Amino acid sequence: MAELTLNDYKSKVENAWCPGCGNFGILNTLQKSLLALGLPPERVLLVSGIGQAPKIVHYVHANAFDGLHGREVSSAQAAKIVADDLTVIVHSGDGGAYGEGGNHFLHAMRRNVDLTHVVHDNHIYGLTKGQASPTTEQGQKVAVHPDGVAALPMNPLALAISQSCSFVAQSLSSNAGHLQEILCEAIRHPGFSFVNVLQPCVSWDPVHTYAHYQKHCYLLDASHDPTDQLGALAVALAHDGRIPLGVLYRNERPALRPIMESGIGDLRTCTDRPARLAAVFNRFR
Ligand SMILES: Cc1ncc(C[n+]2csc(CCOP(=O)(O)OP(=O)(O)O)c2C)c(N)n1
Repeated sequence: MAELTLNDYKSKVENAWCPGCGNFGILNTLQKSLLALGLPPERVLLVSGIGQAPKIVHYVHANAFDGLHGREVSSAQAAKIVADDLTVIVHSGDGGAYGEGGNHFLHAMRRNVDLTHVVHDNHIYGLTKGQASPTTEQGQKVAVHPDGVAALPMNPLALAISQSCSFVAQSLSSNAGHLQEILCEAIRHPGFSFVNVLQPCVSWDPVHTYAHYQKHCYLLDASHDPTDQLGALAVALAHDGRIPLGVLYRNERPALRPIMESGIGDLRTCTDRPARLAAVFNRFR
């Protein structure tokens, strides 16, 4: 087989993102990460829902499933359970992941199916023109909230660490080197890997700009122990205006499949389901 090149991951679909969008950095780095990991496009499944961020699955040449807004993690878990040989990566916006899909996100962390969930956190509902998302700052003035958002933003990193999520990291769309390191580590990690990628929305969010991240982000260094859950939680909850980048928490617990193969739960109830469902659907044809 010919050696893989970056071109093997490029699709011919026309790109509809705004010039300067943080999604470009994530797209380029995802393609480079897949190449660096030597994962051929046919062995990769990208899953998404609805939004600007989810369009990424159209812009990469690989298998893709584009489902309902906020339900992408559910589709991805099902796909990984029936097709364990695929590398499954989910892409959501912060609205899809933490708003409409918040429930699915919580339970995916519990199940620990071996997949990577990349959340493009632009702190806004981009596709639908700038409504507040679960991570919009309190007081920020956005479409539909001209006097500012009253609710507190959620803290997805602290939430994930508190739920013993298997892998919790944060990176920045404009820091290609760091993002590639984190994506590769997340994809290699056996279990549910959650990566919150901070990204400016140049059209609808004048607060979280490239300059804002330049000023407030810092890299976690060797003094940070990602196996220390309370230490990781303290980093995620520090209200000091600084934004940590790196692997905050790593919890090497068995993924769902090895647990089920060890006799807890019945893997056949998952893997036989397509055949059982097909039988049900056929009755209504
Ligand atoms: C269940 C459901 N709720 C709402 C919508 C409308 N909708 C589609 S995309 C979107 C916002 C997407 O925002 P986000 O997930 O943050 O992604 P972004 O566009 O910012 O990348 C909304 C509200 C929908 N399609 N389905």
